[in-house]
Amino acid sequence: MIMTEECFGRCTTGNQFVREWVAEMVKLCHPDQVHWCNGSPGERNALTAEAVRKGILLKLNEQKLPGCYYHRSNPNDVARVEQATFICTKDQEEAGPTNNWLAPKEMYARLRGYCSGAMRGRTMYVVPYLMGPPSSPLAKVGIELTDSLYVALSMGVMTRMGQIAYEQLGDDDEFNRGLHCMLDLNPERRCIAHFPQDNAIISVGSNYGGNVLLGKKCLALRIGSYLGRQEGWFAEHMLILCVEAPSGEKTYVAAAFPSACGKTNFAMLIPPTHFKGWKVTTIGDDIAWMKPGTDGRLYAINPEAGYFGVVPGTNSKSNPNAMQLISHDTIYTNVALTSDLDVWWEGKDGPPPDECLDWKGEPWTPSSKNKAAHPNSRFTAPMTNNPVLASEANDPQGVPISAIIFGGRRSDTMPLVYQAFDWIHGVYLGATMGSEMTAAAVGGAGQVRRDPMAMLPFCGYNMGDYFRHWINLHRLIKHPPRVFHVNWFRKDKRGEFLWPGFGENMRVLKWIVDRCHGRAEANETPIGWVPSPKTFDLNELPGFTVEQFEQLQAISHEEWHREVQLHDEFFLKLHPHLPKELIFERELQISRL
Ligand code: OXD
Ligand code: MN
Repeated sequence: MIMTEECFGRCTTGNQFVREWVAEMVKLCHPDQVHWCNGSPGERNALTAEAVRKGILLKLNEQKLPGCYYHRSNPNDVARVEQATFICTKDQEEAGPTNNWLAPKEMYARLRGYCSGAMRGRTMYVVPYLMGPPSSPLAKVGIELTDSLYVALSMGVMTRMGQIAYEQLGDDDEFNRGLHCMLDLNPERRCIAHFPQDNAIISVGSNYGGNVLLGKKCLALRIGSYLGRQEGWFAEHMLILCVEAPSGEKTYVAAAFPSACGKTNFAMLIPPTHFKGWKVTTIGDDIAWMKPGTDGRLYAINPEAGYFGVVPGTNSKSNPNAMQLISHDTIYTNVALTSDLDVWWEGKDGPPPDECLDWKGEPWTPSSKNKAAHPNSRFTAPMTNNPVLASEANDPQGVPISAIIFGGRRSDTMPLVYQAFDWIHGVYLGATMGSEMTAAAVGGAGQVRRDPMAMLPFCGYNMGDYFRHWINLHRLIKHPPRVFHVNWFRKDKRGEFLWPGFGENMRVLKWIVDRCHGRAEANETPIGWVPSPKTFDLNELPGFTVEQFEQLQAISHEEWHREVQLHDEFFLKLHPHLPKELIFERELQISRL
């Protein structure tokens, strides 16, 4: 169909299943108007202008931040709420002990009650979207019905939104049905419910990205992981990057770090000048869908089309590419606002402004007690803004993964880098991953919790069965990726970070790439293979000594005995679905210590 301005808001699909479902939801929610999004640039301009008129977005300084907008959320609604996130499978055991559960019938009844008439006086936006490159065999279609213009606009950045989704869908009934009602943003009625067996999501009472941009955590991870188990693929909380050597050799790496632990920074890393001719490009910064290919390798796509990244701490040292990424055509949420309509956050380059409005809209000065930007303030930017976007990001076949990296935020115990002995050991490393919690989720910041494969808040079924899926899929991967564990966050006794991190992480990446190609030696230790100082490049790292490297890589038997004890506590929770292979791995780990 040819899109014209006149089509704005009108239904542009002949798919009967879509039309019938939307009609049913309109009957339930009673919006005053229905706007069917088509994803055209003209529509985006019109909806953005409407959001500005309604005060949902504020246009930022066009000279400093062309095409950028500012949004403030309700102060009670600034992060994912894991307590209000449910997996509604028929049996509770299917959801497992790490998920909140309610029977689908009961949850549907509760949410239908909340949604009934909930869009009176409001507009329902019908947002068709495609997760994955067009025509990719791995791509999935979703339709989100939302009464939030902020969500409709953000989905236009984060996904391939509009007509393209209907084209991929054709006459099929295979699409994710997502309903989002803001209600009155009352935390008491906040609920993000997933119905994996119906490929459906209902989210109410929130307007925060991770709870309401339904293509992201809800479809791409929770429902995706469920579908992945049925269909023989992985939906993972992983960035995907390409390391290009001066010779032109390309190595693709996927890495799972928990929320707000630097996935975006790592995916956009700029190698230090010492690594002349080396280049890192980004395929994805948060989610990977991976499937064994016919050639026996594991292929990955990024289902998303944009980045929803944490703003505080972003600067020209931590992530120069991100600074360019968010310098135009970006939505900023919950950062501080200056009088010349510029934005500010803790950790931005340069001095703080003498005065500004904080994320709540209150006057702020450098002597204020509170932070100017919320620690989980976010940018929403299209991936095409990324100066180091890999051309492979649009490849429908995806990229063959050579290394999988797991990593958490750990002040102690975990060395900078080590390699698993084999696939099962690698699954064990992922399954027992621990990390100090961050502001990306409500509550608990700083506490170490087990976050297997960074999927604790995102696995849409029983975690024990998820580990089984990881073990089983190995049979279809003749050339499995090598598995590594990293920790950028180890501290010394004074509480100082031992490793400079950011661009210097290239040194770790280079060792990993060399290991994948059989070029770097490693020493065997009780926990895995580690680089010998000889094979780990510490050149041109002023002031950093071999002794410091040894401190970073040190394996404390006392800490590791405590660590395996914590593995055991977590495993007990997963009994009886825990694969026995992982219990053997734990036994082996203990015997090696
Ligand atoms: C995210 C998260 O927003 O993991 O990506 O919370
Ligand atoms: Mn994430």
